[in-house]
Amino acid sequence: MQVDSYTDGDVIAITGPPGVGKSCIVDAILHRLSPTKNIAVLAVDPTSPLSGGALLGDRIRLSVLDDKTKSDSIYVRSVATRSSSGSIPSIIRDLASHLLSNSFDLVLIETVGAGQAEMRCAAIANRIVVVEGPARGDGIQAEKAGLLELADLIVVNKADLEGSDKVVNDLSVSLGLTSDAPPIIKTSTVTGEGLDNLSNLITNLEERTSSKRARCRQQLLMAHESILTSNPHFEGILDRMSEEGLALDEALRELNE
Ligand SMILES: Nc1nc2c(ncn2[C@@H]2O[C@H](COP(=O)(O)OP(=O)(O)OP(=O)(O)O)[C@@H](O)[C@H]2O)c(=O)[nH]1
Ligand SMILES: [Mg+2]
Repeated sequence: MQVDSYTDGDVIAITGPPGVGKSCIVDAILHRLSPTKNIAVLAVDPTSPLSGGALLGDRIRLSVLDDKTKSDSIYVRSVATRSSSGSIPSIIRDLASHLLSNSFDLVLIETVGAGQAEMRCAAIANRIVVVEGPARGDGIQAEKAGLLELADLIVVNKADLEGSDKVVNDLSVSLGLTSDAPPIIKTSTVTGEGLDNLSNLITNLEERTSSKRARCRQQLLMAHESILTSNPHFEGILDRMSEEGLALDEALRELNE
């Protein structure tokens, strides 16, 4: 398994807090880049095992699909949670590679950036766009989730609403300390502000040194965890820990045998 192993095109994660406008942004990008580019959209929700495909399908209703001149160059798929062991990211990686080697130029992965599983989904992309919105009184969400570290581009959406300038400022201040801070742009899918710029940027996103390192870190952790959870003794050892009081260091020793 290779890090950043997509040789046939780009895989870009569009990630950020729930409801920030990720799907609207994906729609806006598709309107601008297709049919010149063949684009696949994978909508991933690794956190809610109950939502399944139906709800996810609802969440990615894209207006661009109503345009027959564009819809033939677009593929949309929801990827629902399979298990709690974090097996989703490798499925997405395989799917993305497959799509790129079958005539797609660009794969967009929409994922809610809220926790570790989501960060891992984002980390399988070779570029990461973090979407933020006007502050809701609880500070910058993505920052809390450690997502900003992974960002190659930060989009502050809903620029038509009050508070977006403050978010841009807050982000600039907190990123000001890093030498290769990602660019920050403002967009509004209501007024159209910044969307042409975003669509141009997205096809030419420069990779930041520190985001690459953060992404590699996630990939390494993911690979390590998958080795652990695919150990045939994993479930049995879990049983013995919870039922017979098997000690953690002993459990680790047995798993490493
Ligand atoms: N005012 C304003 N509303 C927006 C903008 N972009 C999206 N919205 C609204 O925000 C809501 C959520 O938009 P989505 O695109 O579904 O957001 P999302 O981030 O994909 O949401 P999840 O997939 O559920 O996490 C919808 O009601 C949109 O109409 C914007 O630029 N300005
Ligand atoms: Mg969405």
